[in-house]
Amino acid sequence: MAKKELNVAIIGYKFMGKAHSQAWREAPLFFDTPLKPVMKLACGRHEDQLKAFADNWEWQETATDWQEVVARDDIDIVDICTPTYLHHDIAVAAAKAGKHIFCEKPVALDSEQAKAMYEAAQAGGVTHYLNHNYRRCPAVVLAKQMIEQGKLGRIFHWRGTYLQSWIIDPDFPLIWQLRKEAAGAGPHADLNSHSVDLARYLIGDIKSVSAMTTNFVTERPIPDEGEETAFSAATKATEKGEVSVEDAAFMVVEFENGALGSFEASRFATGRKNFNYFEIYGDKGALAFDLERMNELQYYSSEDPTCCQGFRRILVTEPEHPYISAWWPPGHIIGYEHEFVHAVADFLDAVDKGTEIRPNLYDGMKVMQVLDAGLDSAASGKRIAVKG
Ligand code: SOE
Repeated sequence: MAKKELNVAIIGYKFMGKAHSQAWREAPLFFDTPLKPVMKLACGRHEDQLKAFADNWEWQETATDWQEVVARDDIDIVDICTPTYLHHDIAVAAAKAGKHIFCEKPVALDSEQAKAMYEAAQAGGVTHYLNHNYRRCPAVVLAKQMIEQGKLGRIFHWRGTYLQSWIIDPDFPLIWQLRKEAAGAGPHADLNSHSVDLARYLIGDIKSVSAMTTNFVTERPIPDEGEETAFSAATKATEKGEVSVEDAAFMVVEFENGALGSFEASRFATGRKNFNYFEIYGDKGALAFDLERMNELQYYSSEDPTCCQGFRRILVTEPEHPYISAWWPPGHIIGYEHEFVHAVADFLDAVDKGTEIRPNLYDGMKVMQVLDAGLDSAASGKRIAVKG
């Protein structure tokens, strides 16, 4: 029987636009999704770049005004891949128009916006998903399963680092990610949001935060219209503007369950490209995950005989591991983009069944409350209780 089709409109066409396009295409090919997503429309500001993107990924139509797109009767799902400052307005409009929402992270500029988005989505009765993609890495889901099975026992510590190095050159342009009005914050929003989401998923809610932020480069060349791309330093511009977000943000936190945690987010960690790494320590065992070796999970069990104790490397590519049976035989590793495919497959399932998918706009709001407390703490020099 032919599957019911749902029309998707994607808004934004750069790094995440590509990653999501691949996921909309591949999810129904690799997973037995109950619905078939139709890549109906791509929306963006710069028409020539947009057309090239749409042709390449086979989006059927293009449009430059997101408001018109969200108002269209024939659009069922709105996929938000824009800079952060647009998330709130698009998500609220989409929710009011009854469209399901698939939204990039960080959820919004601050927790007030995030709350409004969550409330609008709930009031609209739509399925909403926030793309903290690392929750859909098989090794991370395995970590969650092992914690739930009690393999770590009582958890004492979370240690999370998310380190990159792509803006160390002072001539790297002042792209939107480096402007507060567009991004909300720097690596604190971009990278700590991922780590806090993972920590909430694996450990639980965070109660209080102490944080420090700093800047190493305070002015940068202003790029030309359409030139803004993360990870690429190409600009001919010489006029400079102020960097209005932090370059690094470090936090220590207390979890509701009494565990202590630390978070390091920086774009000035020389040699680190996309070092999303965490360790979790409990009274029965420990886990360590490194995105740059994402098919592996390190596990230490205190219950092993003393003679043989040590971290072991679990290769997470067996059919019994999360998501893997849809892919390749054991040992045939998967990559970054597969997390996005997993997200789309789970999202289509949730839309079909009318069930909740996590992380969603609620989780985005909870993460943003922690991040807001971090910025308050950095500004005041005080430990801040997370509001919520
Ligand atoms: C840029 O810092 C970035 O692309 C983030 O925005 C993503 O969320 C992260 O997964 C990789 O780095």
